Amino acid sequence: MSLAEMTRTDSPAPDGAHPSVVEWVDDIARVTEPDHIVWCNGSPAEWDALARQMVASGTLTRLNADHRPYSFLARSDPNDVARVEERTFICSATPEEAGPTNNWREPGEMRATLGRLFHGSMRGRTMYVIPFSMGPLGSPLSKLGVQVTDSPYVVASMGIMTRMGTAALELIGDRTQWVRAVHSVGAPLEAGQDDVPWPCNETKYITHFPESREIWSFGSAYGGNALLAKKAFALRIASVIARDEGWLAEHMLIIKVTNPRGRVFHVAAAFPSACGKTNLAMMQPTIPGWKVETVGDDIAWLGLGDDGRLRAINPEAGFFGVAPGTGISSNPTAIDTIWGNTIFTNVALRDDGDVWWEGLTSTAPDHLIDWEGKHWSPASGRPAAHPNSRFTVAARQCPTISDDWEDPQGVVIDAIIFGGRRATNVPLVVEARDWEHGVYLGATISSEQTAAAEGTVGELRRDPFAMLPFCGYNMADHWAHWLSVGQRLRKSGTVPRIFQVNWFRKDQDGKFLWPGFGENSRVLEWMLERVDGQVAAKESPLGLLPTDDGLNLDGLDLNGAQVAELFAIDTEAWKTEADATEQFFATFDGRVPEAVQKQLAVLRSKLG
Ligand code: GTP
Ligand code: SPV
Ligand code: MN
Repeated sequence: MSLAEMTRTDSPAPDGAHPSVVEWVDDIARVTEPDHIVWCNGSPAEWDALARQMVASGTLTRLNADHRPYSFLARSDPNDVARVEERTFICSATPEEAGPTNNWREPGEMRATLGRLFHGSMRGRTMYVIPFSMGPLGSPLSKLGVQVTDSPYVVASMGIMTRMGTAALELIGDRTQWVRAVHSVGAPLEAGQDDVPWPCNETKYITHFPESREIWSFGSAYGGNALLAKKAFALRIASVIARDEGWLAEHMLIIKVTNPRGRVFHVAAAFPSACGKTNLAMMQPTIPGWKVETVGDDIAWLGLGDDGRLRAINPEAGFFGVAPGTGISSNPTAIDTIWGNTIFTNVALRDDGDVWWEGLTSTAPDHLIDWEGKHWSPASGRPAAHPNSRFTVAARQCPTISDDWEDPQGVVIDAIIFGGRRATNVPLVVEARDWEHGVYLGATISSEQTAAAEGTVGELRRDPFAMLPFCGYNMADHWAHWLSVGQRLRKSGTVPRIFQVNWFRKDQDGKFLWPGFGENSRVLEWMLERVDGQVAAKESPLGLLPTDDGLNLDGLDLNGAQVAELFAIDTEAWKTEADATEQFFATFDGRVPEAVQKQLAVLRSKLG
């Protein structure tokens, strides 16, 4: 009897499991050699048992239920705190298919490396089998996957972030395409060896095989490195499936917006990591009569509906949101969402058994246990919560969740926004002249790097479509794909408007010029009044801008000079941007679509 057969006898595959899944699980078990295999059913009892087990093992701390019912704190290994882009690989058949913005590895070579790494990597541990659906169960727009993992923290997190369990498993039939995702923390236990609260490995590989729709992740238990349904599947692998099938997988939030006249719009918006998606997704407008409701906060799958219109679903079931900066004044909806039933990772622990992070309240408590488990006071001179600390919570707990957030047909998208974190140059809002210009705006997003990935925070980098770390194929082909989607939309006469925004422009003293957060509703108002044909715009070299009185600034404490600075276009700086864009495009070896190149020429001619 094989080891896999022996281990499977202690937790047999459920009756509804398709043989293709059972055989694959067997194969992985044969390589990774776990002590036990557990097929997860997704029930609350199962989740509770895992949570209790993790509290007992020290992985989780149960928070004080008087303040934060049924909630937990996890502290990661201090070297496992964010996505590792340098260790993220796309193993397509050729390097050209991955493109210059991805780390390509030859698939055969990578399989050999992974074979060595995963051999026996789950010894002494339990391998959990987690079937999941991305998107509502059974929706024509949804996709199925199965992740195996040796991390109970990952199981509990995936249970919140996806529709996980037996119902998803039973949807896998003879002809179902499903994504295989293998995850190991890479920390096998010898007999008698004590475990640590957050097992991981210094060596990390986050690996994707786009052709076979497979993911192999080794060495990390943090966020996108380990919750493979999210960035690895719903963006990197899904973007390739989408290219092949004619739809789009994007790093976008989705909102439903109702204007004072009662007209309903849906908006999808792409911002790089930690640049404001969750905040915009949960925004409470400061202007009267406008309502914003949440459909999704991180990922959108968009495609043409039977009616020829662009429709989108949020493939996720939860939020894995940035904690720092999330407070009553900035994002009250998020604060209401995380009242309980929440896993917090790498935030600080208060003496009363609740959590805290920078920006939750305006003044810090006198004493905390910081994210590394050390005593902390305001005099410590370091953040109490890690800058990439996060909350994991079910979307259905969000008080502004939209009634159509699980519509199996998706919601009709009326406008698309691209944004980045730019201290200079980029105006508060610009409207694209047409779809092609909008694709150019998306293709040329640059943004100051945040703590969401390892790297130097604040460094300006190109992040086209906010997909730099998430596009599973050549980025230039992604732009071509967007252009072709635009052409198909044009046939049905319903091309969404495209806008660019920048909430992060700073004055000479380094202070944000724009108040942001709920005040961003003023920018939404302008954009959607444009969509509704209610307001004029003026030409600029960058695109269409609000006229002088076009943006509603009533009641804002902004003087004329500040408003002018928010919209200032420095011609010389933009010529430099154009040169940088030319250099960036040149890295794609002639693959940048003609229509995108043409937009650069148009920009240059308008700059004079
Ligand atoms: P990922 O989950 O990493 O993809 O991030 P995200 O795009 O959802 O970013 P999120 O909304 O969590 O915001 C990240 C940080 O930006 C938080 O600290 C926010 O407080 C801050 N932020 C969000 N919106 C604004 C804004 O309008 N103005 C300013 N100044 N900061 C903002
Ligand atoms: C991001 O970095 O864009 C995130 C967090 O949303 S993670 O899931 O770690 O990718
Ligand atoms: Mn994200």
